Amino acid sequence: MSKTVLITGATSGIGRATAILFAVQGFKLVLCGRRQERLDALQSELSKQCEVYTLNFDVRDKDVVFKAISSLPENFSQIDVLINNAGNAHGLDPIDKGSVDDWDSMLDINVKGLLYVSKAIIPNMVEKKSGHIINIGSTAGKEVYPKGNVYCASKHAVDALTKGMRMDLNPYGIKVGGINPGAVETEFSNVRFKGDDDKADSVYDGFEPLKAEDIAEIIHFVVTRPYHVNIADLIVMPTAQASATILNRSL
Ligand code: NDP
Ligand code: 8X3
Repeated sequence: MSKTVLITGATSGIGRATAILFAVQGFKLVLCGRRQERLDALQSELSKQCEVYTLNFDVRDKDVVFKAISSLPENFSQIDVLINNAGNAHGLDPIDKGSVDDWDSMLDINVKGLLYVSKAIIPNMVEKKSGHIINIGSTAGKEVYPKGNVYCASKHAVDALTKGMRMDLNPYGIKVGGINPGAVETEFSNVRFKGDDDKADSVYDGFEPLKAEDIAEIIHFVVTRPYHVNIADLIVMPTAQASATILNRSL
């Protein structure tokens, strides 16, 4: 029987590419996001290849998160793989100039949202004594860069939660791992720079960034390892990137 995979942030970027790849592979999918028209488009496209159910919720709203996940129909309710992917950076400002609303967004979405979704799904995995949780962290969860302050803090928190979940869920045979990308060209920079496309595009000037599909392939590899193999932590960067701040823009 095919595994049921729940992906948060499936309407764009890494989550969307993962949904598309997993559909080709015949997984059963629960796709989450807030943009209903994109969820509808994915549902109609991917249901030609696999069983798909969509859930519209904002990960910040814990009541809505719990309600949405508990509303899953019987045939989608047993989540085998949770991909905690929803998240974004909001702003890129020094700490003395950062917007409190941006800080709230990053901590509420990237950290608390991940916790709410996990809290809604983990009890069933514990009961079954099986499951796999993949948290999409970032190189920003491994190092800090100037003006990255709160985004980096949120991704360091994701890194800590991945480690903590792996320890606490170890007695139940639940796999937990983190995938930490460097620069991936998605809507990420458009969100960070609040729709300023020129500024967003300039992030990727002069080098070849990762594509969402590159990360989707890695997630697929991680999910399809045998039961006794857990890829606990993985960092992936474009070849042109050596660290958060060292980028060879002549490649
Ligand atoms: P995108 O902006 O393309 O996608 C972000 C996804 O998150 C969208 O599907 C969006 O859906 C969803 N999302 C955002 N806020 C919320 C919310 N409040 N509630 C529910 N869903 C939400 O970015 P990426 O694909 O690049 O980002 C995916 C993950 O990868 C993030 O965690 C990001 O931090 C991480 N990452 C990205 C890197 C990059 O360079 N792009 C590098 C390292 C990590 P919707 O708006 O429909 O709700
Ligand atoms: C996204 C990568 O370097 O913009 O998490 O923080 S970076």
